[in-house]
Amino acid sequence: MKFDRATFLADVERVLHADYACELKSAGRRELYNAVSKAVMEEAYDDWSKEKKSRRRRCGYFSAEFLMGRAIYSNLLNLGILEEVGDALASVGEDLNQFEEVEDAALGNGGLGRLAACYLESAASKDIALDGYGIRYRYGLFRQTFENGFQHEEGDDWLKWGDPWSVRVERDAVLVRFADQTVRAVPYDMPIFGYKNGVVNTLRLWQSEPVQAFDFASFNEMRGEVKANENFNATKITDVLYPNDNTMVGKILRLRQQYFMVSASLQDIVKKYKAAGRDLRTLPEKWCFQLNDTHPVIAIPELMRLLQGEGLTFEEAFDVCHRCFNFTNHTIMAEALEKWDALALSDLLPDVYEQIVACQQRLQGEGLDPNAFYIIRDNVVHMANLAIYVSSHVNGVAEIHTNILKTQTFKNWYERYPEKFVNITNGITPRRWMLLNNPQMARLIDSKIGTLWHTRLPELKKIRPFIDEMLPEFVRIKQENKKKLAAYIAEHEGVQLSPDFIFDVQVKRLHEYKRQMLNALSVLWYYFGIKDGEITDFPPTAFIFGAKAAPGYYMAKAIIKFINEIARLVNSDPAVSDRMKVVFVQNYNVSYAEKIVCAADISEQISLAGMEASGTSNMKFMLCGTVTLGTLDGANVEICEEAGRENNYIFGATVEEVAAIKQYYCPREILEQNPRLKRALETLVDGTLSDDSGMLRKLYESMTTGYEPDRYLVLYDFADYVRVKTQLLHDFGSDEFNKKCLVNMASVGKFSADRSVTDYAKLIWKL
Ligand code: 26W
Repeated sequence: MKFDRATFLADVERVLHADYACELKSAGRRELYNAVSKAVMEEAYDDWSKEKKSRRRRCGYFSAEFLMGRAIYSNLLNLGILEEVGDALASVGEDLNQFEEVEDAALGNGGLGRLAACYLESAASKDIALDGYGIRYRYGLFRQTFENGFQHEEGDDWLKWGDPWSVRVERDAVLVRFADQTVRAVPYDMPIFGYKNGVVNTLRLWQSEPVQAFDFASFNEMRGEVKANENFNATKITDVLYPNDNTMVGKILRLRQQYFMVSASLQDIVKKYKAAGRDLRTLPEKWCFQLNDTHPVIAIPELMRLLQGEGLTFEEAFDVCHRCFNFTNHTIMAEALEKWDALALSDLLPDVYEQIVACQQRLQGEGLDPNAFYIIRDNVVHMANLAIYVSSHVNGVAEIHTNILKTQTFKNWYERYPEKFVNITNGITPRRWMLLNNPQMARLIDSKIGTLWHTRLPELKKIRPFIDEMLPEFVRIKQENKKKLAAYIAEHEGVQLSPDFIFDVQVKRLHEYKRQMLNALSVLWYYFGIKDGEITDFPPTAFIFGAKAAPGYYMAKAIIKFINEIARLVNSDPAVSDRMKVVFVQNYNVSYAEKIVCAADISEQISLAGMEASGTSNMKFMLCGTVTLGTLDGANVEICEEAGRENNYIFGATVEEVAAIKQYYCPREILEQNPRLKRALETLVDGTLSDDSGMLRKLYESMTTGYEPDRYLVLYDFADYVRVKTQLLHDFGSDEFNKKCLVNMASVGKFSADRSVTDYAKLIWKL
């Protein structure tokens, strides 16, 4: 974008006058934030409207989650005016950094939502016509605090600072009908700026509203009780993001959200297609849709319904849907695969349910084994099966994950429809995850190989010949990032970290399969080893955790309490204060991740093999030159292929071994062989740690007793984990170690979301 300081400041001034009746000199932070953003939006209008009017074939990325983070800095970066705006504001005595107080748009839980955000950015940067369709939640993922070590949740008021990066598009509002209510869906469009290429795609988020303005008169007379209720419930549909990650909750409101968003999106698309005078049988010539996990899969029967309403036969509608829809699976955990009660679904959406039944009948007509191929069974609707049956393509998100889908999770389907299954390994955008969060490192690389890598990440391999000469600067920059993070943590968590310590980091959603427990137990194991004099040469290490637990996930919350109690124990013990510190940061989110990822020395990716579909933070750490301490799971496998296993720290059972181990697994035997591990685990019950809630005892029991003690083989993998981790801690700081870091950085090319979206465009969307 062209930038002229005087014009820009005049634009800002004008918005301040019009919207806030104030001027630059008197504007507060909030006003200034909105005025700066609006001024930029105004300048971007022409490019945006060009793309909106474009008639090329598009893909709609249907997702219940878009974890966008903060918009202002990445938008300015992509428009190529980040520095210019900073300078312009400085010239009037204002600091661009003050907008770091703006809330993240946390309209997602974790990996799946952040992936959607990276893909939108990359698609725009690659000039791929991809638009996002989702929900404008009033409250995003809860804000987390700790009280006495326990997680507390508060509502996330992400609109506190206003929403200058969206425009409300009243003229595109549509009605969405449920059996018991009709609501209005109003779209808010967010521009998605490609990196310095003038492309602007759109993220369209739907908000639910009552059909008519609230009728106070009839409400007061208590005559229109039903109608008043309807109006009350209308806004409720998009009130709040469900905070579950990997666990299905059978709440009808969630189904309402899903249908609301896909129905509105498809009505909008169908309406405009018709208005352009086109035959809906040709819809696949102009549109395809990517279903981001099962959450938007109800779009399939909805499009069938809409098309038949427009005169297509069932078979014609089925064919259009087959050619339009594609499905991505993000998890193999049984408890995450969405299933809906058939009665509840047919009560809420009878016409849509009818379409699902018709699909089921069509499937039955294919003469397949009904025990292996079904959409509805025992009055339960299996959304993944519906998606696989109708879609053209089904994809997993890393090689190992796609293989598991083919050989286990969806084995029957793969054998019947092998041509549908493809792998698209996840990726991350290097703009947000390097240029923006690690600008000094980016400049260092630029000085060696130029800037082509900003949009072609595999170019980073060209730093290989410079690795030796880059080492001192690399170390210096990492050290500075660590200093900044330490200052931030001191301010926000009240824990002092020395940047001279090794920063060992595990940040991701809290889940048993991700095994934060493994890390936590190792901290205690080292701690007792130091205290007892058995470990005398422990390299000073800061163990940094960040994670939110789903509010209803008891064990996850117990693990948070456990780690917070470990932190209390360790940090208050002067005997180890020059060796270790533990901190669990509060409210880990995209903005916190930006600060943490560039300051980490160790990236903990320690899920039980076979459980983590891909992981994407592993890629972010790698890009910033951090070694992985991990299992052969998800994309870790491909990270090792790219960077060399010898440049990372791999441990633990492989996916092939896991099934066999579970046959005879006995955690108690392991504890008997490792007294210090036993001691670490028993802190949960022996009074070492304080807890009057009973949570820690339950956590202990989950590891030692019951039907499947230690389901995720924490204790089984422990010995190998601490063996490799100890080696890593001792390697740290040597030239050889620092080279490993840079080899990782040089090898990250494959994990650019630019590559991922290009793969989708070629193999699936055919754009
Ligand atoms: C129905 C409840 C629910 C909610 C969210 C089920 C499943 C989910 C997501 C699929 C969970 C998720 O975010 N999965 C993560 O997706 C990332 C992007 O592909 C992967 O990198 C992670 O490995 C995977 O856990």
